[in-house]
Amino acid sequence: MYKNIVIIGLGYVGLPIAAMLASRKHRVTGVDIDETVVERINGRALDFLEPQLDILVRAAVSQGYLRATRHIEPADVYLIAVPTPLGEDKVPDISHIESASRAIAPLLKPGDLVILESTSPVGTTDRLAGWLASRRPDLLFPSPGKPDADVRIAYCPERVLPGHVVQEMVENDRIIGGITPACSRAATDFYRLFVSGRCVASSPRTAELCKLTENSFRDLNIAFVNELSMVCDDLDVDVHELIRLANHHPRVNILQPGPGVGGHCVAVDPWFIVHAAPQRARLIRTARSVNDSKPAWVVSKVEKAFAGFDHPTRRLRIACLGLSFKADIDDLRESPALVITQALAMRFRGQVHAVEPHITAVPPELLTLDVQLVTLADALAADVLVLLVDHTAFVEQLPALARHPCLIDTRGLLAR
Ligand code: SAJ
Repeated sequence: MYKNIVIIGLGYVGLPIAAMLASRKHRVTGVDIDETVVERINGRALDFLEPQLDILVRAAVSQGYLRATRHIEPADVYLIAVPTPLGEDKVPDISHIESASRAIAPLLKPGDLVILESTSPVGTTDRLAGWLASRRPDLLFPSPGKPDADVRIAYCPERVLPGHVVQEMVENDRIIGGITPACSRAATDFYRLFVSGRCVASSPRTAELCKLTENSFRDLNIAFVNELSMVCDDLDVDVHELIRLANHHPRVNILQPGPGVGGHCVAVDPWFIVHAAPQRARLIRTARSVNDSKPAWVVSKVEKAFAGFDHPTRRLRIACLGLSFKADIDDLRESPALVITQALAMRFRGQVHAVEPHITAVPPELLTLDVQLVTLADALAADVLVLLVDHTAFVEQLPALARHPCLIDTRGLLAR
């Protein structure tokens, strides 16, 4: 039914979808403005930490079902998975979606389906439809309540968890926000090509807000436990024991405190709601500020530990364990671990080392601050250990970590 599929944006979301469709023997053209990305995919020079992704992409390219290019080509389905970063003053930037619409518009023909997957402010799908319609007055575009249209348009947000992308892309339920019921039906048929979860139809605005709501819900819940961890510290109560006990209640399910919230989604998407409803979204804004305050609190704990050393006659050493935003991934975006390491390196110049088993080069933020990457074995000799990420590689060395005289365990690894 859909002979040719174009995926625009070959990032964390677009590439796995492209590879998944291609693995089911659909012809997929992946479009990305980044020449390096295109070359790496076509040359099968891939080194993802994401389980199964490199195998999937390599097989899809070798068998000829997936090809990457910088220039869009005619297709029957256009799926947009471009970034929507936060600009100045936390304002969502949807300019990449607008650029994609400019590329798609001249190629559209009756019967085509356009899907937006990028995390988007409420109203973006309607704007996308407007941009396309303004460039193609010869085509009839969908509009709520009007059954006829030449082209179908839907908003279908991704919800895959980094580290489980390939599995969740297939198994997760999907929200299908078609502009009309016919748009939702067409998009559902498309996702049925690889999704085994339920496809639940809705409107674009509700689907847009649904994506933002999911990540804001998570941010709020993590803010609750991060706040609790700081309260517990003041009151001299073990937060991990407290959580275990409270979670015995049948309707309580408290998450785990950490050094803050990172990643390109949970730490970002709540701002889309705050920007759209600044007066109303008070809790959502407060949760963001609680989570954003946690790295500074961790830094203050390290400073206190330092002060506890009696008249040091030598320069004390700090080792930060983990730089990524969560366990067992190599993604450093918005990572609180990186923020903390950076702050410590500025405060204790030349005294900070970092252990990050999933990267090989010192990140640019730390390069000028004399931070060196060391092995965990070397790090154990530091005076203060700051455990920032619960990587499996660290969990495996738990006894050695537990023996260290000064471990600041921001993830509660020792309490597990
Ligand atoms: N974190 C904690 N304590 C917890 C759980 C998480 O401190 O108990 C921290 C993590 O360490 C990390 C941050 O929160 O720094 C976010 O991690 P995460 O695992 O909660 O979420 P992400 O960013 O990897 O993926 C989220 C997921 N959203 C939800 O679970 C609602 C995923 O399903 C989305 O697809 C993804 O965002 C996205 O792309 O939007």
